Amino acid sequence: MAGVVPGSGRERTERKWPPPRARRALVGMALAGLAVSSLSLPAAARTRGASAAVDCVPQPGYTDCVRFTYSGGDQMFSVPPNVRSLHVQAWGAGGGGQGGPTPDIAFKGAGGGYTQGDVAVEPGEQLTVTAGQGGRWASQEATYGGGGPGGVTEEFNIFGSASGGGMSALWRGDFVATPLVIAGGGGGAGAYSGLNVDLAAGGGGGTSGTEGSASHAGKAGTQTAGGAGGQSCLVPLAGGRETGAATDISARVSPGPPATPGVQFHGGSGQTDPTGHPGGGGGGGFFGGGGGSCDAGGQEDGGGGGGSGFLAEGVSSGVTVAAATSSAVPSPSAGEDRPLYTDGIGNGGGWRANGGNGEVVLQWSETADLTTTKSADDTSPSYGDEVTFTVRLENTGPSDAPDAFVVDRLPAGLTYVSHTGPGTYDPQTGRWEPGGLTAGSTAVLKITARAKELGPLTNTVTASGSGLPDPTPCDAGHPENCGDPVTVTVVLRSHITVKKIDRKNHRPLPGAVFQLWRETNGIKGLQRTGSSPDTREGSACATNGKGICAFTRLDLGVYYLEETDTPEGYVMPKNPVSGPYRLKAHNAAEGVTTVRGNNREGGKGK
Ligand SMILES: [Ca+2]
Ligand SMILES: [Ca+2]
Repeated sequence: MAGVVPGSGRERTERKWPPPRARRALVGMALAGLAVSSLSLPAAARTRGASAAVDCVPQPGYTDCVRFTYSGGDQMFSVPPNVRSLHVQAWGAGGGGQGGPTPDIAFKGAGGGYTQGDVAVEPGEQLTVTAGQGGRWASQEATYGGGGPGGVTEEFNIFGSASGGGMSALWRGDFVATPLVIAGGGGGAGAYSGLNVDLAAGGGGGTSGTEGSASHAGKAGTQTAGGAGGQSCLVPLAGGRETGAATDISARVSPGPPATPGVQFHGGSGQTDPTGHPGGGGGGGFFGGGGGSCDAGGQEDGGGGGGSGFLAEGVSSGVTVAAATSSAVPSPSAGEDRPLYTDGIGNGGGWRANGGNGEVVLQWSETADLTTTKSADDTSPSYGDEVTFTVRLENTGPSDAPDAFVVDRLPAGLTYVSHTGPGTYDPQTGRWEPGGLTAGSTAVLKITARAKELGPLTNTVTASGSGLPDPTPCDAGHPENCGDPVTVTVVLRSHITVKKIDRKNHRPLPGAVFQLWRETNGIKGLQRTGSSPDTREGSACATNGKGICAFTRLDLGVYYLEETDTPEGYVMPKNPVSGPYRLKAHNAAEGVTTVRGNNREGGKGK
């Protein structure tokens, strides 16, 4: 480094800090840091962190909320029982900032991206949470969450470049095993080398990050590739710098290794430059941003590119937003307008400041929305008949409801006969426990009862529940979640049976056809035609092999039978109409039976 001190006298003055002996020690640390971090990035990033989860106040619609802040490594989250959906919000960490001797010469890190979505999970599933580490100013170490290290300089000092911000993420299984939601980290600032020109670092992603503002700034990570490293400054420089100082510019022809591109999950490294012009590290992300390079012609050193955000297939209601470049002061996190945002999280670092750490907030709703519907197979059963009620209990989630139940007690007048359905049903109490109901499933109970009382009888579900909160409880303000009450009107009915026989030998005759009529016009006898006929009741009926034809479910009243066809070989009676037949309450149970005989054709008989 001897003799290579570009820039103004002011810089020279500033670069006396730290003192030479301390500086050597720091250089050693920095180089050692580079060696370790660049060789073992994934291992470093896999560090198991202490749990830094704290409860937070859930937003409306959720019952639980937990916030993960940066803790130095991976944090574990076990999906609570009954929970099948997590609302995930992730703020990527901001890149570290840098700056000149005074705060007005601030080279900012870029803000982290923001990503949210609803993730389907299994109860008890183990997830890994990454709350990214903010990029460090004057640091050549990678940050947790895949933030790339700033470039190394032997002129390591307070002007050195900054590291990129780590991504924040939720993983199925271990870190980097299966990404579900990722918010990209922002790029770190390049070094200050004497000019008051701020070259922006790239913001964390979005579907892609944003890019630094100069050719030697790192590029953004995308959905398919890491951002390229900034264009290298391995160009012999001719002439002096803009300052006019002709100090050794031509010697800046062989800086250190170039900036590296971002790769999946990790930002690239800023360019190493022995002459004091290292680039900033790229942000971590689904694909990391590229590292920044040293300047080639007297401009400031490039910032890192932003890492990209990510939403796995199947994540619903996904939003991923990129932060701006660091040209804003300081570059804010992309998700700072969200209600659960914490001040400073994910912001790019300002003058000689670290970037804000990332954060992950998980919310879920341990509720089960139960709804019942019910119906009857016959809403006008005959007295003494059976009627079957169907009760459907649906759990629309989001949680499973292991203790789901319904109370459906039959009204007096309907006596329990039997039931079918999962679990247990107690006809005394009316309580049905289907034995658990997973989210999205429906259980069906069928209760058969006998109608033992005339008139309207109403069967009502009076309660349902599961032990979990129900946003629309059946029995507390949301009767529609009980299903509409079903009223059955029990009617006294009777029946008429015709038996057709051979008039001589009394053998039953099949094939005689009868039409039933009901007396409705108030005129004595059956009137089949005319302006006010009686009423044809149902369709015609043919006698069976036993000569029987039965008309059932008949309301009480007066009826006639009209024979409309005779058995083969028999004569139609002179008067094909018989009756009246009177069905009354006193004979309703037994009904009316009539025997009708026919003569053989030709007067023959046995
Ligand atoms: Ca409900
Ligand atoms: Ca009549």
